[in-house]
Amino acid sequence: MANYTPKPSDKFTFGLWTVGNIGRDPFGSPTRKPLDPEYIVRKLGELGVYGVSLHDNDLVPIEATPAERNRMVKRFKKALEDSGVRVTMATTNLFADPVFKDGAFTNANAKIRAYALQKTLYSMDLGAELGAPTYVFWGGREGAEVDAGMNTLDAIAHYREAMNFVAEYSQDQGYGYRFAIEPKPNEPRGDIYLPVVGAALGFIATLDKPELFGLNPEFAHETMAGLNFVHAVAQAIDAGKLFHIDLNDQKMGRFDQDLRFGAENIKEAFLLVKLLEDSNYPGVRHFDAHALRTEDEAGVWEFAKGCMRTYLILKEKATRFDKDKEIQAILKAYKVQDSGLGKLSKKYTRKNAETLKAHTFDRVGLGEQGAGLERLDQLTMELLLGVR
Ligand code: GLT
Ligand code: MN
Ligand code: MN
Repeated sequence: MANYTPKPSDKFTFGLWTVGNIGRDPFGSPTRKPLDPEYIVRKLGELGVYGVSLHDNDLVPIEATPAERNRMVKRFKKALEDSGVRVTMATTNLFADPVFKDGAFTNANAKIRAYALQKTLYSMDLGAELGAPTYVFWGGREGAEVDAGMNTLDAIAHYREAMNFVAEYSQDQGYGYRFAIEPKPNEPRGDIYLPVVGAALGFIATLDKPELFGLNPEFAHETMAGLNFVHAVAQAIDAGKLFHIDLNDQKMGRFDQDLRFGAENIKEAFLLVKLLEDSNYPGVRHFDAHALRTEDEAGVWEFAKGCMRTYLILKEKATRFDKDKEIQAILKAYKVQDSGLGKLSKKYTRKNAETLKAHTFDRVGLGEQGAGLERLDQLTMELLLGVR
């Protein structure tokens, strides 16, 4: 019988803002009291969590003095030490304060762009002091409702300048960060720049030090756009750019729900876990989700345990899938091999092109052959439903 109790070696991580979510929404006040960062870290440690992530202002309020900041950091470090939980990712809150209402790095106002950069440098100092190896950029306010401001091309250029600046700063300070850009199509802005994984990959290629930048894709965000998250993650892996990942769940076409991992799209969650495990993804499994607004603190910890337990159950299902003889036989028949033709089409040479052009294919016969995917998908569902 498999053991679904999380261990630090499973590399599960949570943001301070996730279990710390107070259940506010655009129509209603908070339904839960704020939890102290130290308390969160200790609780996470008890649950077998590996690491924690944070925004600068999850730990240090925006108006704190340097002395207050240092006191808070000291207390937080002590909680990390006691609990064995480490900081695995840091990021900047560039969305909550009114100053960022029309963007941070992409703001049309040069003063605000400079302030956003200054805030980020201090936040990078904090992350480095806490030992975070990865730094995330989620540009929640980097977008627009009104494009008549004619800011789009400038915005992309300013975004690039900011990324180039922080990369140099990180190297100059010896911080060694790997930067992960997190795309989202909309919310809070009407349209956010770099809306999906593909857009961020294209943008990274235009940076001065593209090797320092990768992706932090989020399940809910690609799903909001009606896209296939598993495909997006596969493309990031293929490009060597899966630097971090935000696991949660989401109904397509809704507001950003940040549901418990596996709460909604169980087959996609399974295929995602299988992809991460099969490709030996070395990074942390970060949950960026929160308990429903209906819950009290007990519900919050149920939510956190549920995210991890579902991941571990799906990981076990992936092993079962690999060991299932019927499933494997269907897969083998599906992936038709032909060593001669396979070799010919792998790489261009003049000879290969000529041989390929001279080959006679049984086009009609190939078109008549069934793929066997109905049976494969049904067996996958039965495996997930627990009857296999
Ligand atoms: C915010 C957002 C998330 C981002 C976080 C990092 S903050 O909660 O909804 O998707 O990952 O800035
Ligand atoms: Mn989200
Ligand atoms: Mn996220």
